[in-house]
Amino acid sequence: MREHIETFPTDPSGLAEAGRPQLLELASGDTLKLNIGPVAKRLGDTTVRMLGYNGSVPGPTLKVAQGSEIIVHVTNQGDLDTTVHWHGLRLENRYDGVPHETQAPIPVGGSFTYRVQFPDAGLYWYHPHIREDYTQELGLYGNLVVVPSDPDYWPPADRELVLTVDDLLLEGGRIAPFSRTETSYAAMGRFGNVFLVSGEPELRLAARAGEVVRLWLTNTANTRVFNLAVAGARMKLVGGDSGRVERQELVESVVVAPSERAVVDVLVERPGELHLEHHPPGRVDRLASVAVAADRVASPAAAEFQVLRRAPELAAEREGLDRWLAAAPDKVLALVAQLDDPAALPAGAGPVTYACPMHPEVTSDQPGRCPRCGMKLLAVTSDAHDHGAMDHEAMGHGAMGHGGADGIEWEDDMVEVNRQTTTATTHWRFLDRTSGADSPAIDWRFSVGDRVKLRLVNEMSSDHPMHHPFHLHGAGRFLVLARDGVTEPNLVWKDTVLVRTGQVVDILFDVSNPGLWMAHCHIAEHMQSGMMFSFNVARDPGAA
Ligand SMILES: [Cu+2]
Repeated sequence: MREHIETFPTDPSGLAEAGRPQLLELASGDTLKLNIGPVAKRLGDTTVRMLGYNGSVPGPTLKVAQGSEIIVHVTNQGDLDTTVHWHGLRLENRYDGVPHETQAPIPVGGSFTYRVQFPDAGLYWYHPHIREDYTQELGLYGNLVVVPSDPDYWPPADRELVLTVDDLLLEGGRIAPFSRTETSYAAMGRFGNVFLVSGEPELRLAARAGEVVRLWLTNTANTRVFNLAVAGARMKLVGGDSGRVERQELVESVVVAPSERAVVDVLVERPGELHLEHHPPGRVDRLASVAVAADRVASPAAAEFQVLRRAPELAAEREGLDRWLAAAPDKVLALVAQLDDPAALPAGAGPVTYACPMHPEVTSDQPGRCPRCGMKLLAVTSDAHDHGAMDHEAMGHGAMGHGGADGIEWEDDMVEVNRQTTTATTHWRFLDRTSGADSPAIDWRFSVGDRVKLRLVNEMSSDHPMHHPFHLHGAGRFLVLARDGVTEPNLVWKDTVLVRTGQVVDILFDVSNPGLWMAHCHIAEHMQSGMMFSFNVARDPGAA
């Protein structure tokens, strides 16, 4: 028997239909009104209740100048308390949108005014920082493009498309339910079965033959990693989380983890139709289409597409990197899971066998770990249904195959188990291997001007090893130094790094902004299950 779960409203009737996101160009000192509220959203042949900023999913795309500052007046007519977090921006700590740390939550019916600063060019985004597993999934996210002061910062492009990539879990034409009190899918995060590009399951875009089209891509999914490609066109990586890359390179596809960004230029050579696609191992998912008109343009940008530029500020960083590569880490952070068995059985329930949720063929009469993926074996009985324990048939996805290639869980391979895991039974943790402190107790203290080498270790001895996109709030920004000891070949300033299963990633954190800041996994369900902590940055060197 499943106990009654208090859910959020799901009825879209009477609600205004969600509009397309507006592009708002804002000058320094401008005030933006951002209202959070429910919308009716058409997805194919069904209409669902979602949440929007200013009535659209995603919210408005904001375009601002580097070095400017805007005022954002947020009113909350959503379903629960909220805040707005300005993802990737090195702004004033009190406007970072972390509930109970930088501000009180904005109650339903309440409001809050942010001052948002844009010191760095690039692609950023905004989203809530309370129950993102629900509110962000339901549509509360929007992009922010910071136009560089230097007009030659980016190579020329003929057309710019700012796009979010996401997925949503629909069951029988409705969004799979959320509990008001507890986050489910806590083990792997909530994977969706419908892809959304800028809120649309079948987004159609337009371009002209001969153009260079710049795609500004943000992964707003709860847990899914995307491997993005444009079939039939050449693609050049020009930027990442926070600005341009050290050296532009031609790429087949680009891996973008939750909350990461990629900026790619696409050379559109022929008229016809192009597709933005997701390429997980062994599969191609079509995400959006681009109709390419035949009236060819003579584009100077196309002539420049062949040139692979370098970024002088990152070449300068590269010069000083050897010392940091050789240095011992200042902090070592382990990423681990502690899983209670969701099928914990009453005493005397009969013979118990243990099986891997990812590899049902792996069984044992003793508790232990799966020799194939390292996951904790969970209890199974022959009368599994009666005890609420795992059901062998329900365990695997089967058709999709194992999703764990390359240290990335591309797909939920243990749907029934994952659904049942909650914040009560799943404990994602950061363990400070330097001091021995557990997540909430980690007490890092830095000062403005510090450079800190952090080592992130995704430990295989965890109960459920999987990938984690590690995010640092605006205390600074970082460079990836090395992954599994291999020096990062192409630098870019980042705020989120994907740490694959079993991987060790070294980053160099450039600390610039004082305050109390968060570090967390950007899989919404993992953060909700404890994979977060906050650290202090003192204004004056030596005061920490
Ligand atoms: Cu995680």
